Amino acid sequence: MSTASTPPIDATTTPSWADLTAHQAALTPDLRAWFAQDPGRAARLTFDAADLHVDLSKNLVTDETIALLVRLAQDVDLAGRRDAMFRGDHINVTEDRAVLHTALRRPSGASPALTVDGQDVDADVHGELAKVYAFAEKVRSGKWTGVTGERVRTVVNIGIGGSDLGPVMAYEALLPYKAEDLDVRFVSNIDPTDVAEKTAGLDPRTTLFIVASKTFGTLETLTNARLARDWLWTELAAVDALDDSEEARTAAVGKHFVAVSTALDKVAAFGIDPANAFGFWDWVGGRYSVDSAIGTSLAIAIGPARFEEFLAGFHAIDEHFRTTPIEQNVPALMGLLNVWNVNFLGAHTHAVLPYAQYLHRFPAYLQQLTMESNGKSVRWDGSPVTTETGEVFWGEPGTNGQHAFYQLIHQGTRLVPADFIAVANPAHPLVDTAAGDEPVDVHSLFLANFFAQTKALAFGKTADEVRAEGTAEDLVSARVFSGNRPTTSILAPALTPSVLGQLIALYEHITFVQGVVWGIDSFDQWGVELGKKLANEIAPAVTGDAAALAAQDPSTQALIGWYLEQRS
Ligand code: G6Q
Repeated sequence: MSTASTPPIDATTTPSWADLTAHQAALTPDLRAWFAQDPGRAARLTFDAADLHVDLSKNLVTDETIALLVRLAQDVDLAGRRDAMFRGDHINVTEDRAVLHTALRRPSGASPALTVDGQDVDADVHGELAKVYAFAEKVRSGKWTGVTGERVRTVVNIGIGGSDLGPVMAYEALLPYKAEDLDVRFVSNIDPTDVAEKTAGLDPRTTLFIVASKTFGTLETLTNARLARDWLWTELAAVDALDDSEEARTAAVGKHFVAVSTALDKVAAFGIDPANAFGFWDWVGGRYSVDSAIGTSLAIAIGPARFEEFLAGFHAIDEHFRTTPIEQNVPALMGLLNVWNVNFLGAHTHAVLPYAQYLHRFPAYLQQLTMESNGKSVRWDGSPVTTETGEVFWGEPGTNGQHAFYQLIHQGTRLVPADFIAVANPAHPLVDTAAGDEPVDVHSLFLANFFAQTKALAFGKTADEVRAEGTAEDLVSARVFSGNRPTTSILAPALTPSVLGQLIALYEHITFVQGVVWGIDSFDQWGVELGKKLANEIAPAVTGDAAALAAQDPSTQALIGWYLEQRS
């Protein structure tokens, strides 16, 4: 049984790794031939997980590759580590914490109950969810009012990193489910432009701020929260809704600010009534927290019932990941494929290409999830990693990407594995009646691009095929497509709250699988912590402290000096 303190197994010393190395050396990927010779390939390598229909067959793998990757999973005890996570062992070793985002979406009454470190996790999760839901209902129904008795029309979530990327991505993805009379805006950057732009045009009487910060100590968030508080006071006074007394200001904060945090003492110090604060726990990592109270803005926007569906979607994939044999386990297989691409085929990046406009922030969200989790050079016991780790995740919605960077994916020198994501039923089934003789279903046209791109990437175009199009001989090579560019296609019936939860959980577990193979702690983020410290340390030098400036290295001194000269 794997426990938190079990040292990582060095994947590169396992028999399966050696076999994969030999297998790769002998393998000449040829998707054309593989599909031509094997009519069952597509069906055999397509899997369903909850509502997700996932075709892995256009990856550069044979049945033997998959079998070896499954053996690798066994050699590194993926199942043991997975079970340790679900059980609540402290697998976040460097912070000595359990990793229990999966507990956030366990249905109420799940059996057996989950007790971790003496905490009745289920009771706490559902207790807090009930508070969030009651609050969301109050805001949605208009029972929650601001200082003038008016209902809330705009919610502004102030948070950064994990306290921003999930909520904003999910809000954008689920816009069709949003209450019509409520909008949510998101402030994250400490660039004062962000708070200025996001409060522009808002009526202070109908604006509610949610300060979302796990630690309630993040410079960006607290600075933005103070700016927002000043804005509120100034704008309320401007419409004669606030007198200049301390009591009135405190009362205004009470009605226009709530918080989400694990640090209720700091919430109170800011002036927010802890009764209006929603909590979560140190076993929820920031980037794994959209399904906790950090999703309060989303719960307000889409309502508790839809939020429950969102959680149920996560849980469906959790159950798939927890109980399905590795050979059919979609997150496990996709994580192992990523290992294959990175460690055996030399890929440095991974594109995520949603053919769904509402998922336009999904790649940005995944960048944090994957790169903050697996961008590590040491293993969970502190020893150096023994192979390459986290690849760079990136992407943009199709078809926009097609007119931009797909060129490199099709014909560049680098291998860029890509996930294509689409839904069968669009939120807006528009028909173009003026394009030609027949009306055109625009979503079908859109998805024609999805299918065409993965096909072209897999099968390419040979020189003979180019010649057959009548291309002049000196242009043939420029128009050849090598093919054998690996893709995974992920289809879902529609972008519902549940499907969004499923997609997020899928990538959470893919990330976990890769982390286990590499032996790293996917749940700490010391690089982020460093950033939080550095800006504070250097701030005096930027704001006029000569001694602090003199203590900087010559390049930094000169840059700050130039900035100070220019700054009016
Ligand atoms: C996420 C990281 C990081 C964090 C932000 C905000 O996993 O820890 O992105 O979410 O730094 O932190 P707070 O929520 O504490 O303000």
